[in-house]
Amino acid sequence: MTEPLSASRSPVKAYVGLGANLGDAATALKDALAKLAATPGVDGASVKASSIYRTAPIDSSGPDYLNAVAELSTTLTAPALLKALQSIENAAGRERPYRNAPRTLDLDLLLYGDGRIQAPPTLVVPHPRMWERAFVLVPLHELAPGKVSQATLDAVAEQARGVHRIGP
Ligand code: PH2
Ligand code: MG
Ligand code: MG
Repeated sequence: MTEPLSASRSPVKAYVGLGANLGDAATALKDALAKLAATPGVDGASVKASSIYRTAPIDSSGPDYLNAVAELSTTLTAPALLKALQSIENAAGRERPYRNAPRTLDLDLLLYGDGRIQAPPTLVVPHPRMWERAFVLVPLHELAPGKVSQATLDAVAEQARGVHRIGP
């Protein structure tokens, strides 16, 4: 029997990285948070967001990004949560012409409880590049300081100079 996607599972705390650098990025991030909260299997009341940050593109091109991190409690499996993230990206007009292309919305599953998941290329948790990216670590540290050690933050101090908190 296949595993149910949302029924009878205990809730897991997950962290999602949000990013956008095309179009109205602030609206895209806010809409994405509302859609996350409305996703079946996500406890809408549990969704918490970091501030929004303006960040210089890393290994990417185009305008500065807006980035944030969200925390949520979910009974979805990690693959089901990933699928929900992808459908929110697609609804925001996300195109994938090449790797790290500028985008209207990027939603990355960063952490899924204490889960370690190896199903590349689509699902690797913790997100394999999050520990070297200040645009993830700075908002994650704001939201959940226990998840990011000072040493990890120190290691991206140079990059963090390009990460500016702009709003609530
Ligand atoms: N996302 C990338 C690559 N580079 N740079 C910034 N500043 N913000 C991002 O969200 C970002 C990036 C790949 O997903
Ligand atoms: Mg990404
Ligand atoms: Mg992505």
